[in-house]
Amino acid sequence: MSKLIFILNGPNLNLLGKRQPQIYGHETLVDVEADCRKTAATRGLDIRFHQSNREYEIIDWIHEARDVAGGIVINPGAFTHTSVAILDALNTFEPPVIECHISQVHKREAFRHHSFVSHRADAVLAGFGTQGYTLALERLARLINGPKA
Ligand code: CA2
Repeated sequence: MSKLIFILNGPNLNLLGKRQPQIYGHETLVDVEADCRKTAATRGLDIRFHQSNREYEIIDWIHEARDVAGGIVINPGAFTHTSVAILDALNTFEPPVIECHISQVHKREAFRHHSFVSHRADAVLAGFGTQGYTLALERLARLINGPKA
């Protein structure tokens, strides 16, 4: 299986660390990418790290991942709760998909409790803060490299 992992981030996550630190913490998305690169390097994975405020760009990256990636970590942001199109795209991708939310969405407003993406995700992380991204990568490394790697 490919050791390339796509890490995809949805709308407003470019503001991470700059607004609402009480919910999303102080780390910026640049910090998260750096953490992911460190974890990936220790686990022999490569990553492509993207963020967009446009639904179609996220869909296009999922399509790109179909040809080259061994897994996807996705924080779809608010598209989590609205996007059948992102779910449909993920359903065309065979390797493992991990859905990652910085906040514990089930403790928040009722409209955040449903996720279209969870209909496809093989695992879901919520409430681990930005650490969720590296935990997701550790899990994908285990799935790709095996338990002893
Ligand atoms: O907890 C998460 O990671 C979310 O996916 C974040 C989304 C929210 O709509 C989901 O319900 C849960 C919002 C991303 C907005 O990110 C910001 C970060 C810092 C400041 C403002 C927005």
